[in-house]
Parts: sequence; structure tokens; C-alpha cells
Amino acid sequence: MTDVVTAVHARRVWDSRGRPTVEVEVSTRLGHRGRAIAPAGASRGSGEATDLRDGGARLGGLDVRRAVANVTERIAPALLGHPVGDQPGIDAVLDALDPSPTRSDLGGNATVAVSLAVLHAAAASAGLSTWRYLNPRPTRIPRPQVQVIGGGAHAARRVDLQDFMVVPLSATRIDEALEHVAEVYLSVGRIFAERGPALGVADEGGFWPAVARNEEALAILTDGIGRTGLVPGVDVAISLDIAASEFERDGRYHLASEDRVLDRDAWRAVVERWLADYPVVAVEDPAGEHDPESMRAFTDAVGDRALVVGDDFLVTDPARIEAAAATGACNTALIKVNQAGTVTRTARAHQAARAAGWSTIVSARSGETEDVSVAHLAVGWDADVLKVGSITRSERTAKWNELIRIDDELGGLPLAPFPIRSVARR
Ligand code: 2PG
Ligand code: MG
Repeated sequence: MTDVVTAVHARRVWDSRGRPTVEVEVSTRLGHRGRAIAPAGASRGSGEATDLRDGGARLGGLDVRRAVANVTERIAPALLGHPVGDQPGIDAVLDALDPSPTRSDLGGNATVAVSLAVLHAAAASAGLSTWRYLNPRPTRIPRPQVQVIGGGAHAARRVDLQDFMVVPLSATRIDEALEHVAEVYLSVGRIFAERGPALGVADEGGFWPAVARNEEALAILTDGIGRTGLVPGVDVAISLDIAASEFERDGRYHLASEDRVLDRDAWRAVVERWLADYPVVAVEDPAGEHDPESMRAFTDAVGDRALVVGDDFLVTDPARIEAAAATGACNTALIKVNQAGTVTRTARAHQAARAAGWSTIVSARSGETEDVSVAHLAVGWDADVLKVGSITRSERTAKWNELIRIDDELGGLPLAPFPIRSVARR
């Protein structure tokens, strides 16, 4: 018997940054349930699905009562009786209810919570974990990319770069990979403790960037890796989310923390030097979202030795991914379900990246909760890499721990090979 949606209920819950967000629970005729919570980003691409907020005085304008009401009053009636296993059909109903390109009417936070809850309900109805519902026989586990030092919009712009992350390169299993990451995290913590008392964490659980310049964080991270006995660039490498849209204006790059403004060429030279001097294997959004010329130039210059990842630049949009691939901008897509607004559209973006011969990174947001959907999507879609912030704070470890559970259930699988195998220590 085809199982159908019998209830779609929304409520307001809270995220890791003290902000309200939308939780949706979907129930089916055969008694199954799926639940999901919308994440929220701090540094957002202008083309991503709208994070609908109420405005006004309450909660700094960030309340989500309208988005919650949109689910219960407008989306729920349209989905009742729909086969829960028909994800494309359900997502098409959401598209039809709000055909605006950025879901500015219903809110991407409303649609993504509904779409993910439907996915989990459909998996439950099929008697499967969500990852297995998406992929009955995974052959590998996505490699973790983990923040160690925060920055940018996640740390009050104390430095300009947003994420100083590590990728465990030599580890072959998730358990070993996260152990390497934790060794580095603890090691970097000891370095910050030696330097002074300003030891705190940024939004995604990485260390507060108590440094004077962007490059100092790179040096500390490299030192932190080396002090563990792991070889920088061979066992553990660095990945940067530069999030350059946050400080690019009209092709000029404003490094506020260093009081410098650089034109395109000078900025590219700075980043290329970081890649030459430190064991960096990936750069995300090295150029602003409105500077495709720089994104192509970066890809051209370093694409053979580093992942050039598009986040704000691509906003999980299949058409933008295809266009970027056609012009040689980026070689990797960051995939965020709330940028796209539905599971189906996100899956299409992932497929578009694959079709272009790119690597893929499924990513969480800076505003997160205990929701572990991204771990399931990453395994279910066979992503190369999973990015969920640091290896601290429960909203982050919830995802890593879910990945460990999935791997355990599968009897232990190899990690997906990182596309860049190593970069020599310089
Ligand atoms: C990003 C994410 C995660 P935010 O830019 O990739 O680090 O940040 O959710 O704030 O957009
Ligand atoms: Mg990013």
C-alpha cells in the first residue's frame, strides 16, 4: 500500500547561535514519522534560498513565526494525501506554491525543513535509515573537513578569512581521521593557551582567532599539525573557506583586519603565496560571488593542486554549477540543502557537479542544531567530503558521530579518497 502524508506540523525551536528556527514533523498514514530542522547561514550568497525572518523588534527581527505559519497554513494542506515516497513530486508542489527563484514567499527555511522531513518520513516508511534509503550500498564514507580556527562572519570579523580547516589525508577510516583532527584541535588549543588567555570559540566551535593577521592563523594551524607528530600536507592538510564575498566590493578585496585593500591581481597573489607557503589543499570562495573573472583565474592558477570550491559563488544551483564548469571556474561544489531549498534541487546540484567531473562537499551551516540530515545526505549521495564545522559542540559532533554510526553499521568502509593526495611540506 502506498504510504501517504497525513500531517505536516511545524514548530519553532532554537539553533546553536541562539536564534529561532523551523522544525517540521511529517506523519504518514502507516504511522511513520520524519523530522527535520532548518539550518541557517551567517555568510550567505545573494542567490541562495531566503531565510525568512519576521523583522520587527522581537528577537532582533530574527523570529520565524511567518515561516512556521507558512508550513502549517499553506504547505501542509497542499501535501496531505501525497505519496510520501514521491520526493520529486512533493518538492514540485513546494516549487509551485512559491515559484520565486529564492523562495522569498514561503521561505527557504520553511521549504527545506518540510522537504527533509518528508525524506526522513519516506525512509522510515520504507523501514530504512535515510542514508540507506538514498543509497542501498555505499562503498565509502565522505572524508571529513573540520574547522580548527574560526574567523570572518563567524568570529566578529576578527580576521577576514572565515574557516581555517583541516583535512585528514592519510587516514583511511573515519575513526582514524577524526582522531587525527582531534589531535590537531588539542594541539592548536595548547598553542593559543601558550600565547595568552584569549582562548574562546567561534560560531562553529573552532578556536577564536586571537591573531593579528590572517596569515598568523595559517602559521599556527600548520604548527599545530606539526606538533602532533603528524606530517603537515601529508597526514593532515589545511583547507580554507575564504568566504571572499564578505569583503569583496567592485573587484577590490578589503582585508579589514589588516587595513589593506587589494585589487584582483594583488589579492590573487596573496592567496597563491599562502598556497605555496602552507600545506593548503582546498580554497573555498577565494573570489567574491560577483567576481567570476577572479574565480576562473584562481581555478586556472591552482586548480591542479587544490580544490577550488564554490559556495556563495554557486549557491547549490544546478544552472550556476553548469555555467561555472563551462567557463572553467571552480572544480568543486559546496552543497548546502538550505541554499537550494528542497532535497530534489540539492540532489540535482550534486549531480550537476558530478556530471562536470567535479568533487563535491556536502556542508552544514554556521547556525545548526542536533539535526543530522547532512550526514545522511553525504553518505546517500556519495559525496567526497563532509563539512560541518569543528570537532567541538554538540551540534557539530552530532554529525560526526552520526557518520561514525553509519560507518559502524556498514561494517567499516574506506574513506573517499581526497582528490589532492598530498602537498609537500614547505
Ligand atoms: C560556509 C558556511 C559554513 P555559513 O560559508 O561554508 O562554514 O558558513 O553557514 O555562515 O554560510
Ligand atoms: Mg563557505
